[in-house]
Amino acid sequence: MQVTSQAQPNIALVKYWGKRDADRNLPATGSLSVTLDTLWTRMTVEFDGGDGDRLYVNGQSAPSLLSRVSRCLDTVAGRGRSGACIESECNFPIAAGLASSASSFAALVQAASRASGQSLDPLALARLAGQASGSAARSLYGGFVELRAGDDEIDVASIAAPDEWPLSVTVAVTERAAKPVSSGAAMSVSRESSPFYNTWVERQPADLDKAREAVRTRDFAALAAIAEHNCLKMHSVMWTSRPPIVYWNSATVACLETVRALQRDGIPVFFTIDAGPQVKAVSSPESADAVADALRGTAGVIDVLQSSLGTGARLVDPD
Ligand code: 2P0
Repeated sequence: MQVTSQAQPNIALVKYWGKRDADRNLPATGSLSVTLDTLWTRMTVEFDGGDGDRLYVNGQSAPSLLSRVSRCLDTVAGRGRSGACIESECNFPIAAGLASSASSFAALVQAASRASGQSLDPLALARLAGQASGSAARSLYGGFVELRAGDDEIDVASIAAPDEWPLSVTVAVTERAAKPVSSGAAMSVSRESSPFYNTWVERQPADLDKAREAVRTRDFAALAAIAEHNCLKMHSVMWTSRPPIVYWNSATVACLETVRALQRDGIPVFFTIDAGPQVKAVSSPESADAVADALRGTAGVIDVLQSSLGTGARLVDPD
């Protein structure tokens, strides 16, 4: 049976950076994100009994990505499963700090579990997706999503639906190439070498409390303050790692200045940056076009993508 699932990437406002248990891919801290709407990955899986697994990304064979995908299929369908054909379609740049692994693995576990005859609830799927990619667990859910890091497993839930607080996310793309260091490798370097890492982990519950409360009370200024602080704190951990991990480029900094100028003009907007040089600006829907225009006019920005908040992963009919 061939099954297709679509998932959207999510953008963390309180970040996941560091693993408690690398073997089981358990995060060191909780995180809080928003799921996007217009950016998507569609994964089609069929356990067709072919000779090994075959992966196609946007129509091209992608052997370099296959081992991680095959491992994920093993966790979903068991190691005795038959070979699978996996076709991935993605409408935005891959592995460039736009959370393509989140949407990819969320869609993959949902398609693979159904294709192997299972009917799992979103939390079970989120736990499987999280083993492949920590941020993928959040893309099983829509709107504002909190991931709690327990000792043995994660808990994930939506804390506000997309229409309960309809914010906009504008992405300034400053580089299309894949990032030089994967998130997983970079997290491990941070944990082993940044003098700020332990403080980062210790303070994360307090940041999550503030962000959760800001979502509950729909307090944009409070959410903006904690999200920008948490983002800069995560990048401080990266920069103080040895070797340093610097994903930013000059356009990343120029975008931050653009967001600051918009804020000075009274526009409700804040920035966040993930493991890559792209800048995500979160704003009210009414301000989204002004934010997009300003980012489009910023030196070094090569594309601007706009999204509202969207739903979690869902099964879809193949095209
Ligand atoms: C996040 N990032 O919370 C943070 C912020 C990047 C910066 O989750 O090793 O690809 O596969 O569990 O999920 C990117 O990390 O890492 C990420 P793995 P993942 O969105």
